[in-house]
Amino acid sequence: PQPVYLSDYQPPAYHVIHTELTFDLDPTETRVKARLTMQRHPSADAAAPLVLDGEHLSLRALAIDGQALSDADYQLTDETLTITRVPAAFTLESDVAISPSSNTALEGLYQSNGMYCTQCEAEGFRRITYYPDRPDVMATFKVTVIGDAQKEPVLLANGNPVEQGTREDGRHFVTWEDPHPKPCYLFALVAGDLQKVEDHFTTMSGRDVTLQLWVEKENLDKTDHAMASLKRAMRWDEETYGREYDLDLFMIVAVNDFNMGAMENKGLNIFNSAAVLTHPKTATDAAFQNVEGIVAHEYFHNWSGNRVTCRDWFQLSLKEGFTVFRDQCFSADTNSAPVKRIQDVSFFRTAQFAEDAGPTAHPIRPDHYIEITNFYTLTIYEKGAEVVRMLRNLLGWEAFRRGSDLYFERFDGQAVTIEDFVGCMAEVSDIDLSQFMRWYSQAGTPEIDAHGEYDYANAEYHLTLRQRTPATPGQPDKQPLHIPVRMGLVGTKSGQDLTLTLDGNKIGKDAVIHLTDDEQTFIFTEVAEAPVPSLLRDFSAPVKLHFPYSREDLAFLLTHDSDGFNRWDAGQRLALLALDDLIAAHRNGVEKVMDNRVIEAFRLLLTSSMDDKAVLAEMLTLPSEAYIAEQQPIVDVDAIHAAREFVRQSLALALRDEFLAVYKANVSDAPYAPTPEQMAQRSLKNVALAYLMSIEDDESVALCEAQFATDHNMTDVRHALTLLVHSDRDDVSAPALKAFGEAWAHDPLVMDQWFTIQVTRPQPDVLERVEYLMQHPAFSMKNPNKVRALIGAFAQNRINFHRLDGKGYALLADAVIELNRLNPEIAARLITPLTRWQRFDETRQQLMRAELERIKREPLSSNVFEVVEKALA
Ligand code: B3K
Ligand code: ZN
Repeated sequence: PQPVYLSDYQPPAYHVIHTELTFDLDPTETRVKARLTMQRHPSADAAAPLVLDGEHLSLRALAIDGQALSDADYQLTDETLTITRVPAAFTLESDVAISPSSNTALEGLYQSNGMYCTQCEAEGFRRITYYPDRPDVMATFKVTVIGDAQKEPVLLANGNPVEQGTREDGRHFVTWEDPHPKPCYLFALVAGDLQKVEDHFTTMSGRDVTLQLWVEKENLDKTDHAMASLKRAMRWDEETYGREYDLDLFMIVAVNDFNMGAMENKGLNIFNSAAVLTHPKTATDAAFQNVEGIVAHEYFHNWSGNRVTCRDWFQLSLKEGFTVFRDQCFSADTNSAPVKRIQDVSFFRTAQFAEDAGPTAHPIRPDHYIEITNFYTLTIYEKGAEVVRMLRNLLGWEAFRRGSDLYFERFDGQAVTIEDFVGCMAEVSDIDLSQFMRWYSQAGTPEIDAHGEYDYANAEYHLTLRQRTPATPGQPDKQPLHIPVRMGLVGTKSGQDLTLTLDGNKIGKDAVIHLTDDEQTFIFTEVAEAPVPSLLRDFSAPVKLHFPYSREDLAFLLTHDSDGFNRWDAGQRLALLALDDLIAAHRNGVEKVMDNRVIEAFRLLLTSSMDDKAVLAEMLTLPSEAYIAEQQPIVDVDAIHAAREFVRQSLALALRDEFLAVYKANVSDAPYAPTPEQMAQRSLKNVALAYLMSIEDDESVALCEAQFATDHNMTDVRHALTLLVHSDRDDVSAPALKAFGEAWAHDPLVMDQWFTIQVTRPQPDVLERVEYLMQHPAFSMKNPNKVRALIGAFAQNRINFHRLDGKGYALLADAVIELNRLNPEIAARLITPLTRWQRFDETRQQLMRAELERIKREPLSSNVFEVVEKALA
């Protein structure tokens, strides 16, 4: 497979103005008739051939302006249809047959649980009909869906239904019209035996919008939260961005087999059922929050993505980075803002930093790719969002909002580039963003080495910041970036933020300094007392910041920093220092000794009257094994696990009474509601329970059993069950696990959790369990959720996946090889843990590489090929 390059971009020679499609549905032979109103672009060569994309289609007829074409008039390859000569304006008609039931890639038109659905982004539409399958071709659509009245009573597509009826053969049809020109990746069709929940939303200009959530009958009781989230998101986008919905109907459909979380098809969002269905008994608080965020994300795409879309797929972050930023802000406004930031950054620093440091590192705007599906990454999404966040901070909210208004107004109905977006921001603010643009083209995580010195005699604080971005594949040399560093100086006497005076100007107590050179020294004057610097507040830039903090400094910031995020981060840094020592002790076979400063810091937290329980829960949570691993030059999985367990147990033993008190104070029998207050209470209570359970004494086990048996809500049940299953008390956990599995055998989303709980336990029998569970009737390689819940989750189980006999790697590679045939997109994603081989010891490196080599010897999809090739380069 050959890469595509951004620098080769050419505007399309032919546009589609209007698209008419007729689907006659059948599992193995769906007929798709297309009637495309096309025009040559005025600047295109009159002799330019018409090249359409098309894959896995069997062509039955082709005509231009009503004249059937013969074999000699066109050429077919596996991927294209070329017509050598076409007029300047014409109608192209085609008739193709496709087989939805054999489509296991879940791209294009496929069947899930008997219903028909589509996934077209990025390049799935070419599996439906011959078409210029690129986002800069935007057309209005009219779509007729014909189906069996019994099997597919519901026939949906984008826009508004304009006609329906029954044909002579008894089959029924519905015709849909979408008046908004759109690229074909936003096309959607759904047909099946679905039920709907309906609600209404009155827009800011007073229009009534009908909201429909379509699900299978047994899931009708799992729609409340998604519907409520949708309405909140619609209101938020009006109030925050002035964006109103633009059709009379907005539909969400839940499907069981879906590669990603959801898809923003115009007026007809299709969701992975895991990203939309919730019920207190089946979904955890985390799932509730996830649903809220994804519903909002897809809805926000209606403007940031659909009305204004991407010129080409290299610009993917234009819509994804901006939309993730929007959904993050929405969730922050709806729930606890500091907790949202802590959780997002915690995930980002673990997973995106790892991606940026590995062989698949790429810029937010890549300059080439083999398979675009491989680029729906944490870099494009989350780092893209961080860069938009930096823009918001550089401009301030008001100017940023004006820039956003300008962007939506100027480019409405167009397919544009990242320059167009950043250009609007520069235009409204008069800020020069040319150096800032490097964030989009340079891969890798910038590192800042900071160094500070207090000059008593002159009452000055000298802060030196040095930046470097490590080399990444294809980018050996990096340029300095424009890095906004939000900071404060916290006086060690007063415990307060000191007023910052820089170059004679008072810039406030919490200010942003701009690092633009390789190295800069900032001299703060009138610094009356020795300070501890609080740097990169609220994670003001996606960088690694190194500062030689002492443990005393960190304990001080933990209690005194005015920035909630940095208070949390100080705790994480303090824990990491202690963990470092313990990892070393474990390696050297020396007895482990717990750092008392960590215990005292935790004691203070546990007995403080912190009002935000959710933040407290985060502060009491140790860095994950994956995050600890990120900080190590060579990852020692066993030492990391042992050290972290040691810290957990030491804290639990030292603070048992405090944890018990916190646990008991937060048990509640109030009816479940996904409110921030309740979720905060549950998270704090469950963090305490986890510490208590790390001792595995009878009292803790009894608490877990009781919480499990109370069966109050899934958050508590799953947590208790997880703690039991991850303990050595198989006598208690085995019956609980069995009971849970039997009680929920009918619910695929709960069975996913049942799989995950078992394969994430630390005991060494996990690999055999995975193998056994792969034969379980509830498991299927064809369902991405199952693959993620069982095999994906196992690969996150660090000590078991990285077993020294290599069996964990082999199991993953076997799954990749099987999935490569069934679903290349999922297969390529599943390889990720193996691509990180450079981070491990020699033995594991060799084992991981051997599995990558074994995969490489298979006949590979372009998806898997691209990842394996990079990983072994
Ligand atoms: N835009 C979709 C991406 C689906 C692409 C999968 N190949 C999901 C989202 O970001 O909203
Ligand atoms: Zn998105």
